[in-house]
Amino acid sequence: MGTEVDRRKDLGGSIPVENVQALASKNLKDVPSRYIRPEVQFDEVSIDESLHIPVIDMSKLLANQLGHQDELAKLHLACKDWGFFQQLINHGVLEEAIENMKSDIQEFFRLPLEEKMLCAQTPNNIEGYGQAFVVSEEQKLDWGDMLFLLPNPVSQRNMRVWPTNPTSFRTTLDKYSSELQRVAISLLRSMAVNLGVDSEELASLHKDVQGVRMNYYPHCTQADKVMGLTPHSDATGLTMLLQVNEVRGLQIKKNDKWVPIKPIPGAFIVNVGDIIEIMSNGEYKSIEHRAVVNPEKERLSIAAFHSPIMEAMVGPLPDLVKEKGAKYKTITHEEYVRLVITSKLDGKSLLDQMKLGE
Ligand SMILES: O=C(O)CCC(=O)C(=O)O
Repeated sequence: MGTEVDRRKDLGGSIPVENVQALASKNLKDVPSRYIRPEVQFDEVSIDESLHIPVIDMSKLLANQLGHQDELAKLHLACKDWGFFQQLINHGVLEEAIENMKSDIQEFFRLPLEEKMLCAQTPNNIEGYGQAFVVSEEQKLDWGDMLFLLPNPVSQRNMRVWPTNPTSFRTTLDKYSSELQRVAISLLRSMAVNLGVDSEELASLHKDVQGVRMNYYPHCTQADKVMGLTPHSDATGLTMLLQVNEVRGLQIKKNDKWVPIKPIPGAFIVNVGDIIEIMSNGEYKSIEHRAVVNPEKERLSIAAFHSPIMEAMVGPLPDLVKEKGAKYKTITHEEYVRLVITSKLDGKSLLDQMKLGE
């Protein structure tokens, strides 16, 4: 039987495709047809300024703080109604860790292609520099490249794909990822309390598995016809997203419209992922989101995904099925990850496969 490392390696990968940053640098008047998404121009984008996206003050979530109960209630509503919230600067992540991460990842993506390719994904593996979720030669492609690394568990890091240029990169990611892991666990404790289960129930499962996807979306001469990242919900537990530069592009789906998100400086954007939707037996909803591209400027973002350990079962928590019965199947996390990696991104379709009785 393979070790955890072996299992992780052969879970599946993505078909290699052209580097988008290199393609964008050609400034072609017409981008290749595989990137053109005719549907994009028909999608409705909300201009409703009255939509108040929940903002959660992390410091108030900690017990014995003034406003603790109110903030817990706000968090509960945000997870139920939106599956999404912006979190104020009081998350406790050191500013230095965030700024170093932003600057090192920008420096990495500025390197010549040959240098970045030293960290390229290898066949059948999602870690490294490249693209993800390309599962067929016919499929439409996203206008973006990514560097995907798995900082946790530390013992299973694949250092071959961790950049050494800039020289500070490894230390920076190490610090950044451990800070975010700590905050994610703390949020999961508050979410469990809100769901009425033991406070460690979600946290203990998510304590040591974390992936970090650093997204690079180059400018595009036909920005209104391409998609930086296809609409999807995160197949993981909890995601903390950081906007790296000043260019906006994240949109979330609310009431069948795409709502552009204006990040709060210093805040993280937090998404409920499919696994929390499943574990909460549908009480919390994962959010469908996408990234659009700018006609003149590059955009960068960093998504940190927190997932259960491979041995965990992905299914509704036993305490939450007593009254209404299970609304989702239970499968091993390994089976679930295999399904995710070998599927095309497609809204919340993966989650539909987990639903029972529909
Ligand atoms: O770039 C963004 O704002 C979204 C990134 C994202 O959704 C992801 O990496 O899964």
